[in-house]
Amino acid sequence: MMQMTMRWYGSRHDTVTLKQIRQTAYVKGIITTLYDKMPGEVWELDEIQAMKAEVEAAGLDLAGIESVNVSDAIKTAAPERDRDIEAYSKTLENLGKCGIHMVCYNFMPVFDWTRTELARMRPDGSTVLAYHQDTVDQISPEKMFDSISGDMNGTVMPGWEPERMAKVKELFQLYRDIDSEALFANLKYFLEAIMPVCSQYDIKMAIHPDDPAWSVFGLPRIIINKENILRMMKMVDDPHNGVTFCTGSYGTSLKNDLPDMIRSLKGRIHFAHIRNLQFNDGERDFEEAAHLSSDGTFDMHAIMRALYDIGFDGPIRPDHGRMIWEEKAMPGYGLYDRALGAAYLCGLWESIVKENS
Ligand code: DNO
Repeated sequence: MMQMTMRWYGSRHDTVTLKQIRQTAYVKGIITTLYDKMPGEVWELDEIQAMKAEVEAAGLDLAGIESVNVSDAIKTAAPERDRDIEAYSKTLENLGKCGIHMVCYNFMPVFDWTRTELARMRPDGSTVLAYHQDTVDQISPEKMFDSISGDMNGTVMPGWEPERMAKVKELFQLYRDIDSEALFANLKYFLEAIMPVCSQYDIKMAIHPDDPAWSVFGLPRIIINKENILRMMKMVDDPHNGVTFCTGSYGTSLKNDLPDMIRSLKGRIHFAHIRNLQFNDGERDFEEAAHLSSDGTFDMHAIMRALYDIGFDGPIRPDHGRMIWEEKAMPGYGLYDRALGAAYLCGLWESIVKENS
C-alpha cells in the first residue's frame, strides 16, 4: 500500500503541528528525524522511541526517517570514516529495533539541495523556491548562504545550518581531491559496510538525488540521472540499497524522463517525493510550482501511473509547497500548499487504482 506522508521537523522546529497534519485526512504517516543529531552520532533507542511515541500519540504513523545524514568523513574517505560507519550502523540497528524501516539520506558534497531564491513571487502572489544558474555562477557559497539565511522566516534549512556554513571553506578543502569516481567509490564502501545490518533489521536505504542534478560550485554530484542511479543500484545489488525518487530533483534536468526512470527502478524505490517545476527561459532556470500538472512542466499523472505500474508501496510525500494564504513557515515546508499537494496526489492515485482494478 502506498502511504501518503508529510515531512515534519519536530515540535521544536516546525511551524506545522502534528494535529494539523492529521486533520488533512489525506496524510497518514510522518517523515521526520532527530533534528539535533550531528552526522557520526549514534541515535539511542530511547531517543528514537520518544520521537515515535510523539508521532503515534497524534494518531499518525512514523513512516520513515529523512534523513540520517552521512558524515563528510564517509563521503571523502577520511580516516574517521570507519568510526562514523560504525555509528551509522548502530543507528540503523536501533531504528530497526523500534520498527522503523525506511531511511532517506544523500551523498551530496558540502551542500544539500541548493536554490538561489526562497521567495520568488508568482503572478498569483504566492511565493516559491527558485534556481537560476547565472546567480550561482556569479556568487561565492558564503554569499549564497547569507542570502538564503536571510530568507528563512526564522527557520533553518537542513544542510544549510549556520554551524556548517561557518566551516564552508574547510569543507571545500576536504573535497578538493574528490571527483565523481572517488565519490562513487566512497558510496560503494559505505553501502557495502551497512548492507548486513540493513538485511538483518530490514532497513530500506533510500538515497536522495542531488538537487540540482549537476555540479554546483565545482563540486562533483553523482545521483543525477538514470545511468548513474542504475550504476549505483548494480554496484551494490541488494534491494535494501534503494532510492528516494524525487521528481523535483531529477526533474531539474530536462534530459531526465521521469516516468521512464521510475519504471527502470522497479523494486528499488522505497520513498517518493513528488512535486512539479516550472521552467523559464533557460534550461537551468526554474521555479517550483503547484503540484498540479498544468501549473508546471511535469505530467504528474504519468509519474503516479509509473509508480503504480511498478507496484510502488512505500511512503510518498508531497514535496516543497508554495507559500500561500499568508503562511509563515520554512520555505517549501508550509502546511497549506503541501496539504493541497497531498490531496491532489491521493486523488490521482485513487483514480489510477480504480481504473486498473
Ligand atoms: C529538500 C529535501 C532534502 C533531502 C535530503 C535527504 O527539501 O528533499 O533536503 O531531505 O537531501 O538527505
